[in-house]
Amino acid sequence: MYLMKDITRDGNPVLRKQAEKVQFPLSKEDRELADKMMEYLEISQDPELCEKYQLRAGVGLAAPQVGESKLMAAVLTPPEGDETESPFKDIIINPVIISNSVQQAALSVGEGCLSVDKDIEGYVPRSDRVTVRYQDVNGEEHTVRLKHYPAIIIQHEIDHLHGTLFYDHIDKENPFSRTSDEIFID
Ligand code: 4LI
Ligand code: NI
Repeated sequence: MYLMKDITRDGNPVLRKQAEKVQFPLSKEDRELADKMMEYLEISQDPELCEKYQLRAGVGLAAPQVGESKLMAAVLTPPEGDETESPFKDIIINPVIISNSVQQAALSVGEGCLSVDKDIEGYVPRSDRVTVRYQDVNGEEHTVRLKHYPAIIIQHEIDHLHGTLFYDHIDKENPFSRTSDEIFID
């Protein structure tokens, strides 16, 4: 299983690289990578196991964050949230955002990242809704439309696959400016 020592930190060049396309059928290594990334999220979201293994809880983990420059990420959104926002759990492979809402949204408390040790404050403006096409571990194609928190998470994870970190999107002069008509997610 992955521990915090296995998570690549900001400054490691792998986090700034464009990740490589994943081929199907998945190699044994890629299948293991997928399983271990989802396992990390599951364990990290269990309060007892999280404490036991000294993990930081996460809802998304991208392959470059465990040192693998591959177009693969795990997403596991917690079941809470309003009923209109469906929970999402999958390994997303070769994902592409095929449409974005005009409506912008940001987490009202800002974003955190397992690869960024210090808190970087500020709004991270993103699309409130996205449609994403991806392949699962079996190579099956999926097209999903996510909104609010799950949409924010999947955009954060897909950013990792293209070498972007959340703070790249924060307005450095005015981190908490609410100029546009974006919505804020608690
Ligand atoms: C325990 C058990 C407060 C501060 C609130 C914790 C189970 C921040 C939020 C969790 C913040 C779970 C999260 C992300 C933020 C903050 C990610 C707690 C895990 C909240 C996930 C990728 C950004 C995702 C909401 C600087 C590691 N996650 N909180 N942002 N949770 N978690 N992000 N923001 N302020 N990051 O970080 O997984 S998108 Cl589920
Ligand atoms: Ni991250």
